[in-house]
Amino acid sequence: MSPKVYIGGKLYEKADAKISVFDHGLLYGDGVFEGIRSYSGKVFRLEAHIKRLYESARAISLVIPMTQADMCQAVVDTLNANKLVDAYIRLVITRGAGSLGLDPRKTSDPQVIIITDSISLYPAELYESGLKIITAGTMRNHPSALNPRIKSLNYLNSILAKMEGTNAGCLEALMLNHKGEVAECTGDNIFIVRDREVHTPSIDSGILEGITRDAVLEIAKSAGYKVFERTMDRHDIHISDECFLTGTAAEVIPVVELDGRPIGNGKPGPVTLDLHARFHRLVRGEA
Ligand code: PXG
Repeated sequence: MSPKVYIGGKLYEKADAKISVFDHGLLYGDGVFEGIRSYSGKVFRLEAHIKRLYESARAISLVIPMTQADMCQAVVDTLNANKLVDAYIRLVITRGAGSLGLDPRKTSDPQVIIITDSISLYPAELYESGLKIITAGTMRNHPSALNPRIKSLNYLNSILAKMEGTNAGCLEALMLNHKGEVAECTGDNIFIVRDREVHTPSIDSGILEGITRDAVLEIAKSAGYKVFERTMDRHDIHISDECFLTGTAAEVIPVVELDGRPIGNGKPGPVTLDLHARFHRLVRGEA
């Protein structure tokens, strides 16, 4: 069965799922998106993702032409039409087609696009051995330029850092903010563990408010770990016992090396493995 893509209330065959080359999403990256996941047919934290989508849109004065409840339903309907149970869902809202020129007033009809697919994950062995990451020279977007809390269609900042990582043989790269503090990775939030306490950069470090990050903070608290959202620098990572990343695709993945230096004993740590297991139980439970 060929995949069906939702565009503006209708389902199209993949080959026919097209939008205008004059869409400002393409011309300027003017739009917002979400990456969501379903487990056994149940979408993980759908309402939270849709809320973040609408907040991203609000932050760029983009009015999404449907309610959050209808958007949730559209996601579920698209999944069902594609008979997908364990899936990756990409929700894209563009400013719509307009004239050549930045002015968003010269566009009409924001486009609502829902693509569903099977999910591509980090190689399974990395959950056993852990990721090696480097620090990218590309700094995270300055919040006063383009706030990282906005999940915008302009992802070049992360892409440039990702290229630095892959060129160095790493699947993820650490990004620092304009103050040189730890922000996040290109598509994942970062955590460290020290003396069995769990630490992660606070939102005002200039990061995306990850849905997985939120879930892991909740899990860690209810499991009895002390949890801190705070300013962090690379020193904190170097002296940590454990490090891990969180994201919709990654879930909870251990990091064992930063810039060629081992973290802790260079192996995935017990708290990371515990939180990973608890996260798995949560997604299955919520499913
Ligand atoms: N930081 C950044 C910059 C991200 O893009 C996260 C953190 C983690 O957030 P969530 O809400 O997923 O826990 C992200 C998420 C993709 C893709 O297709 C990217 C993300 C999520 C899903 C898919 O590259 N990034």
